[in-house]
Parts: sequence; C-alpha cells; structure tokens
Amino acid sequence: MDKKLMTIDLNSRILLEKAEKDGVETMYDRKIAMKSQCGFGLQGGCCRICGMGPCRITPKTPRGLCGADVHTIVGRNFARMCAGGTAAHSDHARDIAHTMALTSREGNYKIREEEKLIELAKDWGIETEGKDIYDIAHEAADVALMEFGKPYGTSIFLKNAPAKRQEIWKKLDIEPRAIDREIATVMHSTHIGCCADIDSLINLSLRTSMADGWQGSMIGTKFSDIMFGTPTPQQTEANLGVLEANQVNIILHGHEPSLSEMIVLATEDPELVALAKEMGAEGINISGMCCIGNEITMRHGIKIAGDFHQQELALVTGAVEAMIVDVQCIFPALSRVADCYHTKFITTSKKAKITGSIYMEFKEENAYQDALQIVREAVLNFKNRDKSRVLIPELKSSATVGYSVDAIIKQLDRVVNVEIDKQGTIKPLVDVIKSGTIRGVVGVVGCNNARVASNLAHTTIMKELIKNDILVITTGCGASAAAKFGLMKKSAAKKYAGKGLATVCELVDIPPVLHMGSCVDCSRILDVASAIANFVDMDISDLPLAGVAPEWMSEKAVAIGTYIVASGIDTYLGVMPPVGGSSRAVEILCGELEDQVGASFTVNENPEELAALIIADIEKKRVHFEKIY
Ligand code: NFS
Repeated sequence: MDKKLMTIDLNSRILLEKAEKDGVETMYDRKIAMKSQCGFGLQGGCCRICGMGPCRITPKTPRGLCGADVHTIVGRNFARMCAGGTAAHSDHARDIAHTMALTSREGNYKIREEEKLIELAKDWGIETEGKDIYDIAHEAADVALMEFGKPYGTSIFLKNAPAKRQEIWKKLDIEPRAIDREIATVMHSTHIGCCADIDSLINLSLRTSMADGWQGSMIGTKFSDIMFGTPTPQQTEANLGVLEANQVNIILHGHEPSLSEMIVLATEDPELVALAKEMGAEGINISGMCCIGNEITMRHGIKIAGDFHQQELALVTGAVEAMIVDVQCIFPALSRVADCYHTKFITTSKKAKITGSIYMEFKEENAYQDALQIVREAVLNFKNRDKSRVLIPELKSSATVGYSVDAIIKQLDRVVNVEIDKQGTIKPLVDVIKSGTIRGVVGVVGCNNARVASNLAHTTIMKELIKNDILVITTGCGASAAAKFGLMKKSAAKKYAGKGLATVCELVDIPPVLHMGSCVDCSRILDVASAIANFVDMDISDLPLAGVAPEWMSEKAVAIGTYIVASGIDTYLGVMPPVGGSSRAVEILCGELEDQVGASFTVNENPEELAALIIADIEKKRVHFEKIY
C-alpha cells in the first residue's frame, strides 16, 4: 500500500515523507502494519460482553455460549456504540452546563448573549421578569443539569420539533427521558441475559441517540452560544500551512470550548506575548484541530490547523511548541510523536489522561489562571525548537466560517423584500427550495477514517452535491475538510456550484458549503430542519434533506447518524458500520426504519456512487415535497 495514496491532502503527504525520514511512526504506518483487520469485528459478530466469551459467530457456531444469535450480538454492539457516542457528546454538554452554573459578572465565564438566554429560559418556564441575568443563567444551568437525571418526563427540547415528528416519537416510544437514564438503559439491556431481540435493540439505540441530538448536544450548543457568542461569519484559513515559522505555535485539539476560550484569552496576555518575544519569537500563533478548531474558528476566526488524521502530522512539522488537548478524538500516539520533537503534549482533563503526556489540570473554577500557566509552558518551550528539523508545508486555504442558524437567517435577510415579507425568518430558503433553484439541503458530517483515503469522500461528495444545486451544511472534521479544500470560499460557488446554487450564494453572499460548527453542533442541523418543517407545516421527513457521514469513524458519529435518521432525515454512510453480520439489522437500519421514522440508512463506500444516490433521493423527495407544498 502506498502511504501517500492514503490521503489526498498534499500537506499530509509531504509530512508523511518527513515522518519517515525522522523515524516517526504515524497512523498510516500502523494501518499498513495492521494488514487485514478482524473480520468478526468488522461484521459486528463478536461478543465479549460476558466472561464466558468472547464468542465469535460462524456458520458452524451460529450462537454464542448463552445462545445469543448474530442478530442479538450485532444489535447489542450497535446499541453500545450509540450509548458511547451519546455519553461523549452529553458529558461534554454536562461540563458546559456546569460552566454555565459558574458564570458571574466578575468571573471568567460571562453571559454574552443575554437575549438568547432569556428566550431559552422562557421556553423552559423559568421566571425572567425583573431577575438578574446571572440568576437566570444559574437557574437555566440547574434545569439543564436535571435533563441528565430527571426521574420523570422527556427531553425539554422535543416540543420544538414538528408536531407530526413528535407523534412518531411517542408512538415508537423513542422520546428520550433523562440522558443518563437512556445510556444506563442501553448498558443494562445489553448486559448478558437481557434484551435478545434485534428490533428492540435498534429501538433502544434510537432512543438513546435521541438523547444525544435532542437533549445533550442541544444543551452543549445553546449554552456555548450563550456564554461564548453565537457564531457569525468569520474569515479564516485552514490546513497546516497556518503554522508560523517565527512564532510560538500552539495547537488546541479536542472539544470543549470552556477550555479553548480561556486559552485563546491567555494567548493575548501582554506578559505572555512579551515572554514569547524574550524567547526569540515574533508572537504567539494559536490554531485549532478537530472540533475545537471548529469552535474557535466560528467564534473568533482562529485558524484551523487540520483534522483528525493530521494530529500526528502537525507535530511532525517540528514547529509546534505545545499541543493542548482536553477530551475526545485524541490519539494516544501523540505522546510518542511529541517525544521525537520538542513539542509539549499537554493533557488537561481528568477524563482523558494519557501516559507520556504532561498533565496540567484545567479546572473551570480557576480557568484563566490555569490557562495562563498552560500557555506559559508552551511559550517557554520556543527556545527548544530545533530549526533544522522544521518543515511547515505551504498549503492553506482561506474560508468563511461560522454559519449558525441565526447567521444563515441574517444572510437570507439580504434578499427579503421588506414590503411583502418579514425579516428574520427561514422563508427565503424555503422559497428557493420550493422554486427548485436549490434542490435541497444536505448535512455532511463526521470524521476521517483510515479505512478510506483521508478527505477524498468528503470533498468528492460535497463537490458533487453543490454541482447539482444542493446546499451543503457541514460540521466536525467534514467542515475542516471543506475549509482546507477551498469549498468554504465564497468564490467556490462560481467554481463548483450549479447555476441555481451559485446564484443564490451570490445574492445571499455565502459560500456553497456552510460551516455550522463542531459535531455537537449537529443540533443546529436539527434546528434548521425543524425551522423549515415548522414553517411549511410539514414533517422533517417530507423535506428534500439528507445527512451524510462519508468518512465517519467514532461512536459519536454513530449516535449522530442514528438521531438524524430518527429525526426523519435519510442518512448516507461512506463506511459500513459493524452490523453486516446480521441480515436482520441491515434490513431494519437500511429499510424498515423508513416505515417507522420516515428515514433510513444507505451505505456505499464509493463516494461518487454515494453522491449519485443522495442526489437521486433528494429529487424523489422533491416530487413529494412539491405535491404537498
Ligand atoms: Ni466528530 Fe469532533 Fe472529528 Fe469525528 Fe472527532 S473531532 S466530535 S468525532 S474525528 S468529526
């Protein structure tokens, strides 16, 4: 296998060569060394839930020792993936809610969006009249924290969905109750000797994933916006070329904005900037990786260093003083790569300590002081940089990012004829979808996966969609890919989009691929879908929408895909999830769910074919949409 063909990113290719020269092992080497991966695992047909196993299902041994058949085993494994993903997103949200509880006028965390908070508080039945905004914030934090463990009732957000959708959820019993409860229920139901019915296991998977999208992630997004600001269009740059040869380079990698917002502030501290100069640097250059990259670029225009598959390669540049991480998507391998250079690999969360890293705990109670100390560590390290080992690849692309739902509506206001219509609604988008100028809207989300070439499926599919007049909204490492490959430039509309979409982009002044944030912000996709559906008084499944995860790899992505389907949006995957061992699981996920929730999964590992399938299905949806709207 030629390593260079495992990524289409030219910076990555250059750095893979350097890694080889420097004797540094990367994920790409490990992928080659791994040769063929475990077939039982790939199919989902291996059970190691109890100590009698592991049991592997073969034609000769069609049942595990307890008698579980392959459908039960696949279903249990799938449900646990959904629970893992839901736990990760929601525990992130829990920390954000705790941060909300810490907000104060004098403290580190403040309320930036008072109106948004009041609107949310009212929606949640919190008395707001005559109350101090911080008292409202603390009450809202309490309500949000109750969503994790409340003994009765269902998610506080469900009522924002179209009425028809809510009925479906009720009928199928997939309205999420408390977040922790749904995760615990799946862990319980998948314990040895509990649920052994594939239909039921998938139903439980849907409900748990709903606790991610319609509960945990929504809390994460809404509270982050209230505390750190709702994203607005920002100019930025993306790819490893954003590293600076003469500055202290700090890369933030991970997920929670409570840490990154403080680090960003700390890099502006005059004393630390002066210290950087003392160390011989021209300044401090901060950039982001993975979802933290998305969080800080959409609020501050901070540059995106790269995506999930570039984390080791960033260190291979030899120009990174510190890689500061919190939780999720962090390769343990970074310890070994950092050892080969002068880079300090700094872990900050008790939830994600990594052997070989420097552990500097970040506590929200002492946020700014902790951040100052962490940044100081990075700055002091500049003197240890070995210039002879530095190679910063040149490529980077400009991008316009930060399209929250509010930002999109604001852009749409540009084309509203105020004599006829109100501003501040989704109507202009509905109008161009209705007229067919834009054929539909597709959310492209998710990771990079070593089973396919990095960035190839993301970019191929996005280009195909916009060429066919489909507006793309994107989050996570899909968003990073789009930014790196120039698809978030406004000029990309002329270059790649079909005539209809290009015209709309020009009038509304947006790129054809819209950056909606981190993976937790897939909740924004649910908000857009609900806003459109509510506006036209239809169900989400009636709209020409789709979701696609071309290079997904994490459990979080499985939970996202599952709640997107449960929300009535067909979801397309570029990598097969480990469910192939059960014909019944495939039948349900890729077929029968359509009858239940009005949407299902489609898998195709060829990006061109997958794009063609999406486009054809959007056109089919249009026929239905045009008939009833
Ligand atoms: Ni989403 Fe974001 Fe990237 Fe995948 Fe990881 S960073 S939370 S899981 S790899 S998109």
